[in-house]
Amino acid sequence: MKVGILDSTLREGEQTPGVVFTVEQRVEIAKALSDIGVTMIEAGHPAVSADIYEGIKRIVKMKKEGIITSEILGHSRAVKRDIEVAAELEVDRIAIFYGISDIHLKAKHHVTKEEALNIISETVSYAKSHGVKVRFTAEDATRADYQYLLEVIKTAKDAGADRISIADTVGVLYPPKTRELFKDITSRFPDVEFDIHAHNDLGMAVANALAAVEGGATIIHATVNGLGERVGIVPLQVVAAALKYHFGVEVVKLEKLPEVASLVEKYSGIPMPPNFPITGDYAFVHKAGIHVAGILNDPSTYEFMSPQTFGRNRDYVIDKYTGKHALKDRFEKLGVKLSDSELDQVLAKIKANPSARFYRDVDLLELAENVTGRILKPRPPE
Ligand code: AKG
Repeated sequence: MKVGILDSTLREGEQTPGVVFTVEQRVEIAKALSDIGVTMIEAGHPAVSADIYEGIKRIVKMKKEGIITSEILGHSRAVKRDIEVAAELEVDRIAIFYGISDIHLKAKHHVTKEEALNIISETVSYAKSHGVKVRFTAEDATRADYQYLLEVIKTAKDAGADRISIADTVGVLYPPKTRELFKDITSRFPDVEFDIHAHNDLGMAVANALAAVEGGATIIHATVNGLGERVGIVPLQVVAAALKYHFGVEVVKLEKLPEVASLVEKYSGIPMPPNFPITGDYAFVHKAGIHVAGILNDPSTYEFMSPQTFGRNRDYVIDKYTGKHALKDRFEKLGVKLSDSELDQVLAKIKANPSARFYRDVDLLELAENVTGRILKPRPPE
């Protein structure tokens, strides 16, 4: 299966409310993304501000020096001045977007369908004339008139676009429709490479990205931690894990995902919820007695893949849901030997205090000391 990742943390990700990256942070994020092996980095929209321009300049320099290996894209409206700004930065590819649904044509661009086709054609060929690769993004493609979308694709392709991105701008696709759409456009345009840009408004961005790939898309747009406008787009760590699980494809170095996730969490100031897949604190933490008993026998009972694949460790918490297996295991790990009946008594004490959220090791030792009347010395940490 041919599929790669375009990471747009520095462009779409910075469109998250409240997020701004400094030049230094942009460079550091780009390097981290290149190190884990993303195929393309959408480094920003340089016409927006001087810091984005400067960040892209530094990233392109690192690309030229071989420090960054991913393809570098500069984002651009379908406007000549934007294209010139991106071109002077010598990015590998200019990504031009234009809203093509009736809503966008009418309420945003104020042009007819015919005028829009002319703008797309002119700007794509203008970008091409600068000797760069060009992606054209059909913004709001999934709410556009389908026959018109086909015309747009043909126009952008004929004008020289090397790739075409289908943007589900307001996140309304659902997987069967996505698969069908990509199957159809890839069979009509066999010489065009397609991207999927899926927003997560209905929580289906990852599922839509996978369905698009099944339909023939070869690049998935993602951001670290799923940042982006409103509720964001495909989270890199989740789609990478899903591609590995479902298709056996490793699009990035999976074990490095937590590092990149933490870096972007720190610089974006957007905290990762503990229950976030793959990189959230609780992604591989178990709780119910029956679950913990299962994972202690065979972790695959309650884990779709090993946490080590993603540079994580498994753990479990102790509270009123805990069973005897977990408790025994926890005391063994602490180097404390309790009899069966002592374990039962500790468990009874835990169950008698149902509002306690977590039992730390020191709390468990204290309970065990109360039950046994012995001073219990835990094994010193290694
Ligand atoms: C969107 O439609 O949500 C976009 O961000 C389009 C811009 C692009 O992917 O080039």
